Amino acid sequence: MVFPTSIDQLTHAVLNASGADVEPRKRVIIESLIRHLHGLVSEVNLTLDELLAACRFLVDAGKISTGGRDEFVLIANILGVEVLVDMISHGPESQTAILGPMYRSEAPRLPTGANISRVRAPGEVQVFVEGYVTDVAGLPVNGATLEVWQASTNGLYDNEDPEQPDMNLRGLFETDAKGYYAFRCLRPTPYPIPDDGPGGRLLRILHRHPMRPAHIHFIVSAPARQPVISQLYDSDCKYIDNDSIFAVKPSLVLDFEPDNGTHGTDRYVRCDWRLPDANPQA
Ligand code: MBD
Ligand code: FE
Repeated sequence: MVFPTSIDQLTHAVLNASGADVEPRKRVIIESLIRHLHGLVSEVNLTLDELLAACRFLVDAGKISTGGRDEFVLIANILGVEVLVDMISHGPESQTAILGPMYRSEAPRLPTGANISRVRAPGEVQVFVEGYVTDVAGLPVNGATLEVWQASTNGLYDNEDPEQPDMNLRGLFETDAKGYYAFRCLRPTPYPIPDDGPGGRLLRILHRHPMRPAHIHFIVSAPARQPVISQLYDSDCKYIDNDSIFAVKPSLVLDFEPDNGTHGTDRYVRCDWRLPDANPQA
């Protein structure tokens, strides 16, 4: 046994304590975590009180993460970490954006053109969304699945709001042989990320606001293709260049045009999706 007597020796002792057969990717990640955590603690001369406060913060995040709430994803969003992961995984040219904590699988499957809003929302403005899903060569993808979800005009998703019916403002659509999809929804409105928990505490410590620009979430997927996790943004929203979680990408900012009676909605937006081929190694 070696007794570390300096910060450097301590960090190395912790790194060297791992066994020989650690799964390689886990070794890389956890060793980097150890090095960065030790670096951070040394850099700021962290005190025991501060360490315990940080532990309590994480305990509180765990305690509030029930019933579909995921405070850890939210904290990752507030710290820009999920955007960073998206940038690294997909590069700046992709149509992807972050998933966020409000995704629910098993949204109801709806016919083309259906409205995902199951109740009238105060002040609602209806939008017709349509477009084509293609592969990277521009050929239509038949039978692609589009999962969409959005917050209501009160700024709450169904899972945050006991007043909304279950799965309100969520739907699953399929493209036809031309790759075409369409649905109706609410014109999205700006929305505060949940700030009644540790994530909100973090925002207040940093004197930051909780607002996200108006957005609609998408997951577009098809067999043998990489799924595209994304969000659409309304160019007219006042938070478009002031997103509390830094997730806006210019290519995803669209104009919600007046519908002019074509679809019986107030607004119209066209959005096409390109699905990359599946990763050869996947
Ligand atoms: C949201 O609605 C959202 O889309 C993200 C990314 C983070 C918090 C709340
Ligand atoms: Fe959202």
